[in-house]
Amino acid sequence: MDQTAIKNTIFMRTLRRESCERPPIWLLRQAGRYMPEYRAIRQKVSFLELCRNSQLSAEVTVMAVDQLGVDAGIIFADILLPLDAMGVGLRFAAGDGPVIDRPVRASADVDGLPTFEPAEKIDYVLEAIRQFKKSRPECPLIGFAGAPFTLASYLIEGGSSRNFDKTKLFMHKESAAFHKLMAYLARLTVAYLSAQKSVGADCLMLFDSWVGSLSREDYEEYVLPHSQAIFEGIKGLAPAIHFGTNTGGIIDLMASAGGDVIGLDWRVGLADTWARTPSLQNKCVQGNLDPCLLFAEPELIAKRAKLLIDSVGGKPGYIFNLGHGILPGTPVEHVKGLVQFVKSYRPAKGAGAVTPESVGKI
Ligand code: 1CP
Repeated sequence: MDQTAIKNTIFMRTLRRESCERPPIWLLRQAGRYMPEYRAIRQKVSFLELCRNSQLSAEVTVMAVDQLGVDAGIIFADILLPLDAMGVGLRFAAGDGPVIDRPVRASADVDGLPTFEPAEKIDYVLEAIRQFKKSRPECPLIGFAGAPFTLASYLIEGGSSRNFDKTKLFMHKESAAFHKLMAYLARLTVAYLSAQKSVGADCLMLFDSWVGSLSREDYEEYVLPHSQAIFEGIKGLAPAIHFGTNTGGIIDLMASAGGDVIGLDWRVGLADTWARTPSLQNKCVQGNLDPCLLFAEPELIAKRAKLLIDSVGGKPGYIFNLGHGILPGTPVEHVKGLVQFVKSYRPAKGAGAVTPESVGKI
């Protein structure tokens, strides 16, 4: 593996907040159901079979990178795979999303969770990383894991949720058990991310997708210490991205929990949030087009991408992305067009930039 070549890519340079000619781009869920080639593979294997097949997972990761021409790959896997390794009965029911057959609903359920080495139980993801790096050694690769709160929400709810009512009730009523569960998930996540780094991941990403459902008080008390423990645990290994959605109300707290990069969704103004949040000052920012915009006319997509890039004004440390994953049914040509636009557009320095002085005037 040529580490110098990787270090000099626009993605890794931006992670070091070096000034670059343009923002790097990759897209959340860049490999997925919107791609006909992905759907063809899924005709033959189930989603979990695809994840457990290292060769196919590496192929799907390469497919997205090659087709789109993005500046980084993200290993094809899922944040729920460690739950499978816990033996709680993870299934992906057709059309219904994930189901956990034996959810965590009591303190005794937390005590019963097994201790295991992710490097042994989730070895197929590590092998997929090795294979990707073998076939695309020059392409930076993002390894990832789910954050404790988001994983706990699936474990407690037994699947996806709209209001997270069971999770919050457990958190408030069984605080000690909830903290124990979060600490268990944090330890596991440090081991899992470290293992991904050791086999070739260049950047590590923590997905706290649903943490935006919490109040500031609950985030500070029940989540922040555990997410912080993860960033402490992987410190110095690789640059880390900390991502969540609907996080406008807690973004300062999330940034203080850790991560070299904070991922934002479209509900907030990216440049504005970056300029006025003290805990974001020494960090990179990633985001934040609405994935639904990709259904619109290419002219509008380019217009909004230009506005976003101009608003950042060439500030080092900006990574172009969507605010959440590409949706099924998105026209592939629109996604390719967006990548081409971001890679070819060169903003005038400072043009349209949001500065601390201009915040509130736009
Ligand atoms: O083929 C299919 O039907 C499966 C659809 C699918 C895909 C393509 C799922 C099921 N997961 C994935 C891949 C995936 N998941 C990636 C791959 C890499 C890439 O981005 O290209 C990643 C990073 C994830 C992470 C993931 N899984 C998250 C965090 C990111 C996010 O979207 O917020 C979450 C919350 C999941 C859970 C999940 N996986 C799949 C489903 C249907 C769900 C449930 C989502 C929900 O609760 O609404």
